[in-house]
Amino acid sequence: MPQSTSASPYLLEIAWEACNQVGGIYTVIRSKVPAMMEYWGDQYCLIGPYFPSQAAAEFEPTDDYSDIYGQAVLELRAQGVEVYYGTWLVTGRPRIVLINPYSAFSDIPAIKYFLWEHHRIPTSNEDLLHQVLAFGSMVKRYVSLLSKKTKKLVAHFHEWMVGSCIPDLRREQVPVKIVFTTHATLLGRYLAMNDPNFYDQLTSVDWQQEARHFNIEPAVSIERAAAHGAHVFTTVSEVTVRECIYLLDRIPDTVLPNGLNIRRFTALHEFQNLHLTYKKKIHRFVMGHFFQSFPFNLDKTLYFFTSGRYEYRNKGFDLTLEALARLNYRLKKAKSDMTVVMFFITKRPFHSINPQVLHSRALMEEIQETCESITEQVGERLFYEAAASNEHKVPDLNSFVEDYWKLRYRRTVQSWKTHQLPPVVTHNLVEDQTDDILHFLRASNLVNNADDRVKIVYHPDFVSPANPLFGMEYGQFVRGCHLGVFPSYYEPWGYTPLECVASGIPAVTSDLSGFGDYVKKHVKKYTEKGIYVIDRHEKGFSESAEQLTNHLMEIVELSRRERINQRNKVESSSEMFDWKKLLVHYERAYQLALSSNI
Ligand code: G6P
Ligand code: 1S3
Repeated sequence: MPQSTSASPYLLEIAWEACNQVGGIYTVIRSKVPAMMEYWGDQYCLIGPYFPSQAAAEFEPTDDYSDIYGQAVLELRAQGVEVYYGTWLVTGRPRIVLINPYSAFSDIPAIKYFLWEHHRIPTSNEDLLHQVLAFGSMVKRYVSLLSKKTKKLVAHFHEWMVGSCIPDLRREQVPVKIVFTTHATLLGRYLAMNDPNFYDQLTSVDWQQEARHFNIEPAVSIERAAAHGAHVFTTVSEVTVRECIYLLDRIPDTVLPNGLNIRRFTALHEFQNLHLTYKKKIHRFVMGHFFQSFPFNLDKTLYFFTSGRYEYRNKGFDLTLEALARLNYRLKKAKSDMTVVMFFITKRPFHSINPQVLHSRALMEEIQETCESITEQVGERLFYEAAASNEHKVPDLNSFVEDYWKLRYRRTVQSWKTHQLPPVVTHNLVEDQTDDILHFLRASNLVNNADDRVKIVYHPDFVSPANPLFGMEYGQFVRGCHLGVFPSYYEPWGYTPLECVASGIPAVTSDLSGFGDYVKKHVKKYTEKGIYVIDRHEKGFSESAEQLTNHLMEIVELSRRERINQRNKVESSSEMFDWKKLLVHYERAYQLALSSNI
């Protein structure tokens, strides 16, 4: 651990997603904080963009500007920059500097001119680009001020959005050691989305031509300049190393795998109990959604899910759907009595929740209230009868229920039941006719027919406690399920399967995702531990779909006891993904940077 003396290094971590939740990088930065604080203590500080609504929820300003980070903030503020200093209100409570990108908007013409003049980086007029350029110019000023207060300063930049100042920091020879981490390559993501042979073509891509083709040359140029300007260049997985080599033309110096802040319960059964608690909540949703059309045995029902950004091919939704259709066919053929309910949790534009879905849910709640009233009435009368009567025979309970409640019971149940099929999508989508998931479901007739063994719930919105259909946290939903399915085609790391593992829930990943590749190389007997890695690198779509179908089938065929054992094994393998274990990679990168003479 660095000793807190004037000679110990300071570490500044800069990310567009520090105190600003957009996607996966927020998870990296936030979950890493407790381990970073333990290691670096007061020598550590973050920088992010100031956006009032995010800051109101997650940031607390301080009056104490006595340390070097605070002093540099005061000096930057004296230059007219809107900059804040305080605590990021997340576990670990690190100090953080927030800079309002808009406070340097008047400098944008000059910033653009010098980017081109000094570094041949072209620009455009997009708002996001303006924000990151303005932010970058102020970060550069801040780092320069800070570097005058310490001889040992490491600045760790995450992703191109904060990388625009790296070329100038080097050009002006500011005494700071720079680490740059890319969490994906911009071109890689675009190409993977558009080219079915992306991995075969990777070695021969003309980066500039493709960047122009996708209209992203400014951002790609910043990414390349940041990668080349850093003392130490890193990425999150071996999978992305390949992209960096061919698309950024620099071999990463080291890989920084992503972890989580793993919290294990002292009592082993605790996480198993949580599974049961949240599974019961999912049962409620499933009853409300399906049982008005037809019931099935919840004791023989498994909940599978996938989640993430709506990138149909990149996230492997296409492969998952193909495997589900095959699984449905196999289970029907085998006359299985098991049911699989598959949830697609993603984000798509919608008009509203489907009124039919809401109505069914409301009627089911009413049935439940009626049942509770009846049982209360029966309970009270039975107790009175037991105390007052001399007979030992259980009386006719039916006679205890008032006609009003009997009628209400019949009416609600009757008005609830329908001959319509349960909808496969819970919301009215804006692009209903062109949506890829819906297109597949309709074309393959996987539309929640009564005899289908695989049922589908496509929920195009995040799961949250405020959400009327689930009313639970995403993490609780994960715990209640039996399997997460994430066979991505393009995924630099991929937190979703790791989140499953941390909750003791088995997960499917792929060897084209950074996480899956890491598991293959570092986890022994991973399949036995409930982590299934689909081979997509060497296999074609149909073969991978068959492999996934086989795994899904294996899981359906497990007994309850086997599922419980498997969850125990999954959960116990989660510890190797704790930041406390993985921070060593970051420390290596910082040592490399501090010892760099270039
Ligand atoms: C947990 C609970 C058990 C329960 C089981 C259900 O392990 O501790 O009491 O029987 O979940 O498992 P299943 O895989 O059927 O949801
Ligand atoms: C990226 O976020 P994404 O979902 O756009 O960074 C994440 C954190 O490193 C990573 O898990 C993910 O695969 C990347 O794609």
